[in-house]
Amino acid sequence: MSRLNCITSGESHGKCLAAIIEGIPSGLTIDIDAINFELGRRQQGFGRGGRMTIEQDAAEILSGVIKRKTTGAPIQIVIHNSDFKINEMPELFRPRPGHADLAGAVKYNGGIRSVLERASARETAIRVAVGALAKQVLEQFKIEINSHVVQIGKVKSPSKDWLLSRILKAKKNSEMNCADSASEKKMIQEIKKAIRAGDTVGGKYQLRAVGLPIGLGSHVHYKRKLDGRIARALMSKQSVKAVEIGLGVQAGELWGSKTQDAISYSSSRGFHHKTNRAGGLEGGMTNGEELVVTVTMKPISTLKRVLPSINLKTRKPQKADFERSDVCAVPAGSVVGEAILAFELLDAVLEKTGGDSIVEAKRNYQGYLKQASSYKAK
Ligand code: EPS
Repeated sequence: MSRLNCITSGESHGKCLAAIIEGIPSGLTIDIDAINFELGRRQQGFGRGGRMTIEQDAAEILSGVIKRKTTGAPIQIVIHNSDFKINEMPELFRPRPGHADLAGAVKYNGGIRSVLERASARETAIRVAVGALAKQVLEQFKIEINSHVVQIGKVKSPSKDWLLSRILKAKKNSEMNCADSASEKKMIQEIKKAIRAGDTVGGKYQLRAVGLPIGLGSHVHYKRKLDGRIARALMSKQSVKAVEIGLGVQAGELWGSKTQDAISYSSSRGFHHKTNRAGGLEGGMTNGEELVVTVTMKPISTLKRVLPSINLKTRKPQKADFERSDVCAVPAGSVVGEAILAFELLDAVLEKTGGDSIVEAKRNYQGYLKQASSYKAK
């Protein structure tokens, strides 16, 4: 069963964001610069709001790591907010459509401010720090995760089926984390159009994970199915409206013969598939192919051209409140998506290996890989 545990805390304009992660094995050297690099990636992308010029997110590890090495104890990470002003901020009374404002105020029997402070996508900064840590552990198992933006509004990049190595090369200097420079130009134009209209724009990004063995997750019980775990985790991120694995929704339009992947065997590659329509997951388990997940983000809910709402004091119609926000956060979202996927995949790897130290986990992993590659039915 699930091996990692993580809880985050912190308000958007509070003192800091924090996370406690339990279940990371001992003996792993942590690279804080690599964590901060990922935090920097999350702050980039054309269409980000004014907050990104205020913050230069940097992580601090407060516990569970001694002399850069994990001890096996819970790890606490914090990111301090430069824009710490929560105690001086005004209450709001006109809930913004699409946000947690209305339901949160009613449910917690309070004001909008405390709801939006916690619901804010600022929380994704600490999830990226946690994911960056998870990525470092996954490196020990030669598992690599990446992403690229494939759509902004109606502008689609044609790069959906590219090999990961080509994507990485092509998106190197991209402001939009996009692997197709012609599409990127059009995407930026699309965001500029939204800025001029006082509107916002969403899109899609694709996550890719390579180096996964056959058999992470399980078919035996619905809570252990890895596709369900990945989808739940990604759907919990602000603005995400759909998570597709492999062909995704397109599979609903095709015949069965066009949606499955024929199975092959060769002594050099072992069991493998001729195509990867399933996106690396079958029956709730990895099948040894590359994991391909496409995530759809709705446009950010806060619009400059504010939408109709109701004043919670008077119960009379009034325009919604406006808070500083982004016009497009899909490139940032793709970095957050990588982090979330990294955490879920690491959980599945450690569930498979067990082990209190990284040495033990890696030894068990090697043992399983050997067993899987020599598998032959009796
Ligand atoms: C964000 C920080 C927030 C927003 C944005 C993302 O900071 P502020 O509210 O001070 O501008 O810019 O959050 C949202 C768009 C949202 O809907 O919650 C961040 O760090 O990513």
